[in-house]
Amino acid sequence: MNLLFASSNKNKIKEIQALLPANIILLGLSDINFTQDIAETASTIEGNAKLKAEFIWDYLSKHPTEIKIDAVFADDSGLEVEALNWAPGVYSARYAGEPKNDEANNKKLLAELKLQTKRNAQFKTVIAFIKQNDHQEFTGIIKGTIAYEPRGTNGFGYDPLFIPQGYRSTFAELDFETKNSISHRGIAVKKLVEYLSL
Ligand code: ITT
Repeated sequence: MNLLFASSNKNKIKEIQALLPANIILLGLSDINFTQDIAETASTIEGNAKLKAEFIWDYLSKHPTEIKIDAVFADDSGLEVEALNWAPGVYSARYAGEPKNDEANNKKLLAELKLQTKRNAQFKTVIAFIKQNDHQEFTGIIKGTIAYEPRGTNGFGYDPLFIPQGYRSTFAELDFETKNSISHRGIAVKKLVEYLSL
């Protein structure tokens, strides 16, 4: 099966690729020469995942590709921090403003939590999948806490600040396989794979 992932985030592509069985060929937007930025205008993580998947599905119906695409999916993710009323959530990518910047986002998060001892948080991924008339949603959530300073160099985004429950290391201190085996995205992708193998 040729599955198109509606994302240009190379880190996400690498994480998802590692969890797919060999019979699923993962294609990215660059494989279909799609270079536009899809505006994430929905007010929820679910809404943005659906919006990205639907945009690309519609695009494919108008721009047939050389490679036959069987299905598409998109991932929208966010970090939800309880002491911040579950912000930044759907606004995680641009928390510190435009253009989106991981380091600036992490700095802003630490500043917002400066005198805060209640640091529990969760990462959430919603995958929206479309194959013809079949529309599905798969959610992955991992709970944890926000560190007092960035630690580690692996991963991307908020990984240097997120300590998953049951660990002392941040996601950025864990190796690729360990993060992928427990993460919000890993959970959502495993649900997608299970659905596809039914
Ligand atoms: P898309 O092209 O797929 O939209 P994106 O980088 O814009 O890629 P999102 O909107 O889903 O991705 O991400 C929201 C923010 O959350 C963004 O700042 C990411 O860096 C961050 N993020 C997403 N997944 C993460 C993860 O596994 N670890 C750390 N940060 C993550």
